[in-house]
Amino acid sequence: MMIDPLYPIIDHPDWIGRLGRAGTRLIQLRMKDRPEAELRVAIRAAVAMAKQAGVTLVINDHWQLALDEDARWVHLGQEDLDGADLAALRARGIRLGVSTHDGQELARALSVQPDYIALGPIFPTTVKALRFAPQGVARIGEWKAAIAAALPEGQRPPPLVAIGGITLETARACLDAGADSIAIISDIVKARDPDARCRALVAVTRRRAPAATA
Ligand code: TZP
Ligand code: MG
Repeated sequence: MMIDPLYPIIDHPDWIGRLGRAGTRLIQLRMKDRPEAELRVAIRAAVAMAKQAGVTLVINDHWQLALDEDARWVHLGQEDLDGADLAALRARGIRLGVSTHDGQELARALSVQPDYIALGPIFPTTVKALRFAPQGVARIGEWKAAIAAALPEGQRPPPLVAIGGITLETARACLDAGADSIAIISDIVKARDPDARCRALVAVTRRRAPAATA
């Protein structure tokens, strides 16, 4: 399965129409520490807005609300995997992305047969305090190889999402290193002109690396 090469992460559904108009096709709603009633309203609105905007919406963390509100994708961290009813998600055809930071987490993630694997942080990030040092761009290719090596012969590897400190300037390098998509918070939502920044990122990420000539 293919996923869009640009994956903005937002903390309010109001961004969906706006970033959709800027050409985005894949968006994660990541809302932390909010009352359940507020989350439910937001997720319901986000599902409707994404449908209208033709955007694939991924719900971070709140898998039960995602089930209730008929979302199609959920993103879970390692710490979320234990409590989540993955069978219920699968039974409803909900797709699953899982975060990884080291080899142990990669093995755990692969064991649940995710629809993508995220690797981070590629660069220093100000959004989240992490136990893990920046991985660097070279780790992206290593992750691709590790994923392929861990899977049985003939099984298609899940797409790889790179996250953490990625900007317009570093986006292309992450994709060229083997990321299928780049997830971005600050470089879009904290930009002086988020719409223009997003359009520039869409242009940069859609430009494929020149094909190697045989
Ligand atoms: N997980 C690893 S890094 C990160 C998350 C949620 C934050 C990414 O935000 P930014 O602003 O793109 O560095
Ligand atoms: Mg989580």
